[in-house]
Amino acid sequence: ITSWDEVKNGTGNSMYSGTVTLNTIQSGSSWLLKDSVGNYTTDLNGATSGTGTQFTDADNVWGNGSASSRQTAGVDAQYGAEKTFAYYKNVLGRNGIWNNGTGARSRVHYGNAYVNAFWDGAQMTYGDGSGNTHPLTSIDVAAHEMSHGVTENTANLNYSGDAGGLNEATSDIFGTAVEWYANSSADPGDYLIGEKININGNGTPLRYMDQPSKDGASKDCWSSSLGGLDPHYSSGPLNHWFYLASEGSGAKTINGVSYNSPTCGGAPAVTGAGRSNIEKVWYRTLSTKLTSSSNYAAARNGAIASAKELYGATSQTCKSVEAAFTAIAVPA
Ligand code: ASN
Ligand code: ZN
Ligand code: CA
Repeated sequence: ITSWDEVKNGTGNSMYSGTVTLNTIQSGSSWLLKDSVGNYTTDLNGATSGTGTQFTDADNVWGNGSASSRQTAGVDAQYGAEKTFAYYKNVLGRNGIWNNGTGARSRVHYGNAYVNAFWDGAQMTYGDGSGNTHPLTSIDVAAHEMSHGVTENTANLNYSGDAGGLNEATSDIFGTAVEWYANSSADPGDYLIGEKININGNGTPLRYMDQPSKDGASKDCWSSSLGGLDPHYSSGPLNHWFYLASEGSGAKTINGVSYNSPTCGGAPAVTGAGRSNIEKVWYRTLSTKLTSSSNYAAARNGAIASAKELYGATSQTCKSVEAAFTAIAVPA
């Protein structure tokens, strides 16, 4: 054993990720929904404040895969936090939200039929969704929320203007990266956000990274008026950049999902350099190039500089990063 996340003593029957293994710790005769770096999950039981009650269990088998067990949403939230912590540590070399090795609290069963989840500067919180049967705890959403904590503790991007869009897209980018990292057959990697939650009631996801405008509100392309939008819509161009730089423009089917990613304003087609390099380029940009007021032009310059530092100026990664920014209409 080389790392905490290889110690899987618990079994979780999750809502969205099938049967999962969890790193849990023991207290007296019961198990805690808490891992050995300190990610833990509590039950708010409908409250909208307070720390909630730590989930405990006698046999270390948690949840039943449906909302009929209070533990189930807790399993997904805890699994999401453990996988996100492991992704940042093992893939990006960051030791948690605060880069100090400590985990974070997740609270589930917030309010009544609350259709959202959030990071508040200290912790992640999840509502139970429509009918209290669709908790907002899928792994892409959990990693999205935890990544808001990483953003706050790195670039600290504002939540308005261009920076607001970069902030939201950063959470979608790492939300997606963690979903791929977890590699669950019940929730395979994709470039969609919230596809497991059925938030619209018709099976469509919350957001589409290949062509963000498919949600009816997000933008595919940068423009000088972008920053006036809600950050969940001004995120569109950077989500689109991540897809294009990773996979390239045009039509493609990946893991059984069909995508079709356009370029903006007649920009040339983009060749993808692969998600794993583009994730690292964006993390380096976030953590070493950007500040709270950074705009899309700063994102372009910072990402190209990061790609050069990581992979060299003549690398496909560097070319794809630059071409994808041109393809979302961020000028050189
Ligand atoms: N779920 C939303 C998010 O993390 C909450 C919000 O609007 N800030 O983006
Ligand atoms: Zn967000
Ligand atoms: Ca997804």
